[in-house]
Amino acid sequence: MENILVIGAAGQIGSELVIELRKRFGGPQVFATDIKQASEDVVIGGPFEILDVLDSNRLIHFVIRHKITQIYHLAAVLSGNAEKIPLQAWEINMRSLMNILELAKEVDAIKKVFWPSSIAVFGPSTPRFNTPQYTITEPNTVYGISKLAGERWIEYYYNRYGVDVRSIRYPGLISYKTEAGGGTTDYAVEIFFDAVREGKYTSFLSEGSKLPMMFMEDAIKATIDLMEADEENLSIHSSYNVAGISFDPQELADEIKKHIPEFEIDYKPDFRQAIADSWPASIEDSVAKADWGLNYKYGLSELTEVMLEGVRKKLG
Ligand code: AKB
Repeated sequence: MENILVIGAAGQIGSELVIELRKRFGGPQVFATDIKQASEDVVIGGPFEILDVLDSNRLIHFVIRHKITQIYHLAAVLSGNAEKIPLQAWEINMRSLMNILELAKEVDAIKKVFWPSSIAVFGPSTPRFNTPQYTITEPNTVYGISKLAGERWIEYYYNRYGVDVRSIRYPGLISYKTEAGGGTTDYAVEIFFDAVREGKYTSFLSEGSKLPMMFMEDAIKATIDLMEADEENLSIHSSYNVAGISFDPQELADEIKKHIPEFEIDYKPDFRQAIADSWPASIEDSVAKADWGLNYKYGLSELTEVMLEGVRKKLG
Protein backbone atom coordinates (compact mmCIF):
# COMPACT_ATOMS: atom_id res chain seq x y z
CA MET A 1 0.00 0.00 0.00
CA GLU A 2 1.26 3.47 -0.88
CA ASN A 3 1.19 6.42 1.52
CA ILE A 4 1.82 9.56 -0.47
CA LEU A 5 2.99 12.93 0.82
CA VAL A 6 2.27 16.01 -1.31
CA ILE A 7 4.21 19.12 -0.30
CA GLY A 8 2.74 22.32 -1.76
CA ALA A 9 -0.85 21.02 -1.80
CA ALA A 10 -2.32 24.54 -1.79
CA GLY A 11 -0.47 25.52 -4.95
CA GLN A 12 -1.45 25.46 -8.61
CA ILE A 13 -0.22 21.91 -9.29
CA GLY A 14 -0.65 20.47 -5.80
CA SER A 15 -4.31 21.33 -5.43
CA GLU A 16 -5.21 19.32 -8.55
CA LEU A 17 -2.62 16.57 -8.12
CA VAL A 18 -3.92 15.70 -4.63
CA ILE A 19 -7.45 15.18 -5.99
CA GLU A 20 -6.21 12.90 -8.80
CA LEU A 21 -3.91 10.90 -6.50
CA ARG A 22 -6.78 10.38 -4.05
CA LYS A 23 -8.96 9.02 -6.88
CA ARG A 24 -6.27 6.49 -7.67
CA PHE A 25 -4.86 5.59 -4.26
CA GLY A 26 -7.72 6.47 -1.87
CA GLY A 27 -8.37 9.63 0.17
CA PRO A 28 -6.69 8.55 3.43
CA GLN A 29 -3.53 7.45 1.56
CA VAL A 30 -2.68 10.92 0.23
CA PHE A 31 -1.34 13.36 2.84
CA ALA A 32 -1.67 16.92 1.61
CA THR A 33 0.57 19.55 3.25
CA ASP A 34 1.46 23.19 2.71
CA ILE A 35 2.56 26.24 4.70
CA LYS A 36 -0.84 27.79 3.97
CA GLN A 37 -4.42 26.56 4.05
CA ALA A 38 -5.41 24.49 0.99
CA SER A 39 -8.68 24.60 -0.95
CA GLU A 40 -11.81 22.99 0.50
CA ASP A 41 -11.58 20.06 -1.97
CA VAL A 42 -8.12 19.20 -0.68
CA VAL A 43 -8.99 19.62 2.99
CA ILE A 44 -12.19 17.57 3.02
CA GLY A 45 -11.04 14.74 0.73
CA GLY A 46 -8.34 13.31 3.03
CA PRO A 47 -5.66 14.32 5.52
CA PHE A 48 -4.34 17.89 5.32
CA GLU A 49 -1.72 19.41 7.62
CA ILE A 50 0.18 22.67 7.75
CA LEU A 51 3.84 21.64 7.31
CA ASP A 52 6.93 23.62 6.35
CA VAL A 53 9.30 21.61 4.14
CA LEU A 54 12.19 23.69 5.50
CA ASP A 55 11.54 22.24 8.97
CA SER A 56 13.50 19.02 8.53
CA ASN A 57 12.75 17.76 12.07
CA ARG A 58 8.98 17.93 11.68
CA LEU A 59 9.29 16.55 8.17
CA ILE A 60 11.09 13.39 9.25
CA HIS A 61 8.62 12.80 12.10
CA PHE A 62 5.72 13.26 9.71
CA VAL A 63 7.17 10.82 7.19
CA ILE A 64 7.84 8.14 9.81
CA ARG A 65 4.52 8.61 11.63
CA HIS A 66 2.51 8.21 8.43
CA LYS A 67 4.74 5.53 6.86
CA ILE A 68 5.21 7.64 3.72
CA THR A 69 6.34 5.69 0.62
CA GLN A 70 6.23 8.43 -2.05
CA ILE A 71 6.79 12.19 -1.94
CA TYR A 72 5.72 14.85 -4.42
CA HIS A 73 7.68 17.98 -3.52
CA LEU A 74 6.02 20.87 -5.36
CA ALA A 75 6.81 23.86 -3.15
CA ALA A 76 8.91 26.53 -4.90
CA VAL A 77 9.29 30.25 -5.54
CA LEU A 78 8.50 30.73 -9.26
CA SER A 79 10.46 32.76 -11.79
CA GLY A 80 8.86 36.20 -11.48
CA ASN A 81 8.74 36.21 -7.68
CA ALA A 82 12.26 34.77 -7.42
CA GLU A 83 13.70 37.81 -9.26
CA LYS A 84 12.28 40.05 -6.49
CA ILE A 85 13.90 38.04 -3.65
CA PRO A 86 16.88 36.25 -5.24
CA LEU A 87 18.67 35.00 -2.11
CA GLN A 88 15.49 33.96 -0.32
CA ALA A 89 14.24 32.17 -3.44
CA TRP A 90 17.53 30.29 -3.78
CA GLU A 91 17.41 29.35 -0.09
CA ILE A 92 13.80 28.12 -0.25
CA ASN A 93 14.09 26.26 -3.55
CA MET A 94 17.41 24.57 -2.76
CA ARG A 95 17.09 23.87 0.96
CA SER A 96 13.64 22.33 0.52
CA LEU A 97 14.96 20.01 -2.19
CA MET A 98 18.03 19.03 -0.17
CA ASN A 99 15.79 18.26 2.85
CA ILE A 100 13.72 15.91 0.71
CA LEU A 101 16.73 14.23 -0.90
CA GLU A 102 18.37 13.59 2.48
CA LEU A 103 15.07 12.25 3.82
CA ALA A 104 14.66 9.88 0.88
CA LYS A 105 18.25 8.73 1.32
CA GLU A 106 17.82 8.02 5.05
CA VAL A 107 14.27 6.58 5.17
CA ASP A 108 14.12 3.21 3.42
CA ALA A 109 10.32 3.21 3.22
CA ILE A 110 10.43 6.13 0.74
CA LYS A 111 10.61 4.50 -2.65
CA LYS A 112 10.04 7.39 -5.03
CA VAL A 113 10.16 11.17 -5.11
CA PHE A 114 8.74 13.61 -7.67
CA TRP A 115 10.32 17.05 -8.00
CA PRO A 116 9.38 19.49 -10.77
CA SER A 117 11.97 21.16 -12.92
CA SER A 118 11.07 23.73 -15.58
CA ILE A 119 11.81 25.10 -19.04
CA ALA A 120 13.61 27.76 -16.95
CA VAL A 121 16.73 25.54 -16.94
CA PHE A 122 17.29 26.81 -20.47
CA GLY A 123 18.69 30.25 -21.15
CA PRO A 124 19.47 32.76 -23.90
CA SER A 125 22.23 30.58 -25.40
CA THR A 126 19.93 27.52 -25.74
CA PRO A 127 18.48 26.81 -29.23
CA ARG A 128 15.04 28.46 -28.99
CA PHE A 129 13.00 26.21 -31.26
CA ASN A 130 12.45 22.50 -30.72
CA THR A 131 14.85 22.65 -27.78
CA PRO A 132 16.34 19.15 -27.36
CA GLN A 133 16.59 17.11 -24.18
CA TYR A 134 20.37 17.55 -24.12
CA THR A 135 21.52 21.04 -25.04
CA ILE A 136 23.14 24.19 -23.67
CA THR A 137 21.69 25.07 -20.26
CA GLU A 138 22.89 28.51 -19.14
CA PRO A 139 19.87 30.00 -17.31
CA ASN A 140 20.12 33.65 -16.28
CA THR A 141 17.28 33.74 -13.74
CA VAL A 142 17.46 32.77 -10.05
CA TYR A 143 14.63 30.30 -10.55
CA GLY A 144 16.32 28.74 -13.58
CA ILE A 145 19.65 28.46 -11.78
CA SER A 146 17.93 26.75 -8.82
CA LYS A 147 16.12 24.32 -11.14
CA LEU A 148 19.32 23.46 -13.02
CA ALA A 149 21.22 22.94 -9.75
CA GLY A 150 18.29 20.81 -8.55
CA GLU A 151 18.48 18.64 -11.67
CA ARG A 152 22.18 18.05 -11.06
CA TRP A 153 21.49 17.13 -7.40
CA ILE A 154 18.68 14.68 -8.11
CA GLU A 155 20.81 12.88 -10.67
CA TYR A 156 23.67 12.83 -8.15
CA TYR A 157 21.45 11.28 -5.45
CA TYR A 158 20.23 8.67 -7.94
CA ASN A 159 23.74 7.69 -9.02
CA ARG A 160 25.40 7.87 -5.63
CA TYR A 161 22.66 6.70 -3.23
CA GLY A 162 20.05 5.04 -5.47
CA VAL A 163 17.37 7.61 -4.54
CA ASP A 164 14.67 7.32 -7.22
CA VAL A 165 13.70 10.91 -8.02
CA ARG A 166 11.59 11.60 -11.11
CA SER A 167 11.20 14.95 -12.74
CA ILE A 168 9.60 16.87 -15.60
CA ARG A 169 10.73 20.21 -17.04
CA TYR A 170 7.25 21.71 -16.88
CA PRO A 171 6.28 24.30 -19.46
CA GLY A 172 3.81 27.01 -18.35
CA LEU A 173 0.84 25.31 -16.69
CA ILE A 174 -2.70 26.51 -17.33
CA SER A 175 -5.55 25.86 -14.92
CA TYR A 176 -8.60 27.58 -13.46
CA LYS A 177 -9.00 25.86 -10.09
CA THR A 178 -6.15 27.67 -8.33
CA GLU A 179 -4.69 30.80 -9.86
CA ALA A 180 -1.00 30.69 -10.77
CA GLY A 181 1.35 32.65 -8.55
CA GLY A 182 4.51 34.52 -9.46
CA GLY A 183 5.51 32.88 -12.73
CA THR A 184 6.37 34.29 -16.16
CA THR A 185 3.82 32.09 -17.90
CA ASP A 186 1.00 33.32 -15.59
CA TYR A 187 -0.37 35.64 -18.29
CA ALA A 188 -1.90 32.54 -19.92
CA VAL A 189 -4.02 31.97 -16.79
CA GLU A 190 -4.78 35.63 -15.94
CA ILE A 191 -6.01 36.30 -19.47
CA PHE A 192 -8.96 33.91 -19.00
CA PHE A 193 -10.04 35.44 -15.68
CA ASP A 194 -9.84 38.98 -17.09
CA ALA A 195 -11.56 37.94 -20.33
CA VAL A 196 -14.55 36.60 -18.38
CA ARG A 197 -14.56 39.38 -15.73
CA GLU A 198 -13.69 42.45 -17.81
CA GLY A 199 -13.73 41.46 -21.47
CA LYS A 200 -10.16 42.76 -21.80
CA TYR A 201 -6.63 41.98 -20.69
CA THR A 202 -3.32 43.82 -20.46
CA SER A 203 -0.53 41.33 -21.07
CA PHE A 204 2.81 41.66 -19.27
CA LEU A 205 4.44 39.77 -22.16
CA SER A 206 4.55 41.14 -25.71
CA GLU A 207 2.25 39.81 -28.43
CA GLY A 208 4.85 37.57 -30.09
CA SER A 209 6.28 35.95 -26.93
CA LYS A 210 5.87 32.32 -27.88
CA LEU A 211 6.29 29.89 -24.97
CA PRO A 212 5.53 26.21 -24.35
CA MET A 213 2.39 25.68 -22.25
CA MET A 214 0.30 22.77 -21.02
CA PHE A 215 -3.22 22.31 -19.67
CA MET A 216 -3.18 21.11 -16.06
CA GLU A 217 -5.06 17.86 -16.73
CA ASP A 218 -2.34 16.82 -19.20
CA ALA A 219 0.37 17.87 -16.73
CA ILE A 220 -1.14 15.86 -13.87
CA LYS A 221 -1.50 12.80 -16.09
CA ALA A 222 2.11 13.12 -17.29
CA THR A 223 3.34 13.49 -13.70
CA ILE A 224 1.54 10.40 -12.43
CA ASP A 225 2.44 8.40 -15.57
CA LEU A 226 6.11 9.17 -14.99
CA MET A 227 5.84 8.19 -11.31
CA GLU A 228 4.11 4.93 -12.26
CA ALA A 229 6.60 4.03 -15.02
CA ASP A 230 8.98 1.08 -14.52
CA GLU A 231 12.32 2.35 -13.29
CA GLU A 232 14.20 0.28 -15.86
CA ASN A 233 12.50 2.17 -18.71
CA LEU A 234 13.75 5.54 -17.51
CA SER A 235 16.90 6.75 -19.23
CA ILE A 236 16.84 10.26 -17.69
CA HIS A 237 17.51 10.80 -13.99
CA SER A 238 17.75 14.55 -14.19
CA SER A 239 14.52 15.84 -15.76
CA TYR A 240 12.43 15.07 -18.86
CA ASN A 241 11.59 17.62 -21.57
CA VAL A 242 7.82 17.91 -22.06
CA ALA A 243 6.64 20.09 -24.95
CA GLY A 244 2.94 20.78 -24.43
CA ILE A 245 1.76 23.33 -27.00
CA SER A 246 3.49 26.55 -28.01
CA PHE A 247 1.64 29.81 -28.60
CA ASP A 248 2.01 33.53 -27.97
CA PRO A 249 -0.36 36.01 -26.26
CA GLN A 250 -1.82 37.19 -29.58
CA GLU A 251 -2.62 33.64 -30.70
CA LEU A 252 -4.28 32.93 -27.36
CA ALA A 253 -6.26 36.18 -27.55
CA ASP A 254 -7.44 35.27 -31.08
CA GLU A 255 -8.64 31.91 -29.77
CA ILE A 256 -10.51 33.58 -26.87
CA LYS A 257 -12.13 36.00 -29.37
CA LYS A 258 -13.76 33.04 -31.07
CA HIS A 259 -15.81 32.64 -27.86
CA ILE A 260 -15.93 36.28 -26.68
CA PRO A 261 -15.87 38.37 -29.91
CA GLU A 262 -15.66 41.71 -28.02
CA PHE A 263 -12.54 40.59 -26.07
CA GLU A 264 -9.63 43.03 -26.35
CA ILE A 265 -5.95 42.65 -25.49
CA ASP A 266 -3.21 45.25 -25.12
CA TYR A 267 0.44 44.91 -24.17
CA LYS A 268 2.54 46.43 -21.37
CA PRO A 269 5.61 44.18 -21.06
CA ASP A 270 7.30 44.32 -17.64
CA PHE A 271 10.44 42.71 -16.14
CA ARG A 272 9.09 39.24 -16.97
CA GLN A 273 9.56 39.95 -20.71
CA ALA A 274 13.32 39.44 -20.34
CA ILE A 275 12.69 36.10 -18.60
CA ALA A 276 10.33 34.96 -21.38
CA ASP A 277 12.86 36.06 -24.02
CA SER A 278 15.49 33.81 -22.42
CA TRP A 279 13.27 30.69 -22.55
CA PRO A 280 12.57 28.30 -25.45
CA ALA A 281 9.64 28.92 -27.78
CA SER A 282 9.13 25.19 -28.33
CA ILE A 283 10.42 21.94 -26.88
CA GLU A 284 11.36 18.54 -28.28
CA ASP A 285 10.09 15.69 -26.08
CA SER A 286 10.74 12.41 -27.92
CA VAL A 287 12.69 10.90 -24.99
CA ALA A 288 9.68 11.23 -22.63
CA LYS A 289 7.43 9.74 -25.31
CA ALA A 290 9.75 6.78 -25.85
CA ASP A 291 10.58 6.10 -22.18
CA TRP A 292 7.18 6.42 -20.48
CA GLY A 293 4.61 7.14 -23.18
CA LEU A 294 4.05 10.89 -22.69
CA ASN A 295 0.93 12.01 -24.56
CA TYR A 296 -1.46 14.97 -24.61
CA LYS A 297 -5.18 15.52 -24.87
CA TYR A 298 -5.42 19.32 -25.06
CA GLY A 299 -4.50 21.57 -27.99
CA LEU A 300 -4.99 25.36 -27.97
CA SER A 301 -8.68 25.27 -28.96
CA GLU A 302 -9.65 22.52 -26.45
CA LEU A 303 -7.72 24.27 -23.69
CA THR A 304 -9.40 27.62 -24.43
CA GLU A 305 -12.86 26.09 -24.37
CA VAL A 306 -12.31 24.24 -21.09
CA MET A 307 -10.63 27.22 -19.44
CA LEU A 308 -13.46 29.62 -20.33
CA GLU A 309 -16.06 27.18 -19.07
CA GLY A 310 -14.11 26.53 -15.84
CA VAL A 311 -13.41 30.21 -15.15
CA ARG A 312 -17.08 31.14 -15.78
CA LYS A 313 -18.19 28.51 -13.27
CA LYS A 314 -15.57 29.56 -10.74
CA LEU A 315 -16.54 33.23 -10.97
CA GLY A 316 -20.19 32.29 -10.74
C1 AKB B 1 7.15 30.11 -14.27
O1 AKB B 1 6.69 30.84 -15.16
O2 AKB B 1 7.98 30.49 -13.44
C2 AKB B 1 6.71 28.68 -14.22
C3 AKB B 1 7.62 27.78 -15.00
C4 AKB B 1 7.60 27.79 -16.47
O3 AKB B 1 8.35 27.03 -14.42
N1 AKB B 1 5.38 28.55 -14.70
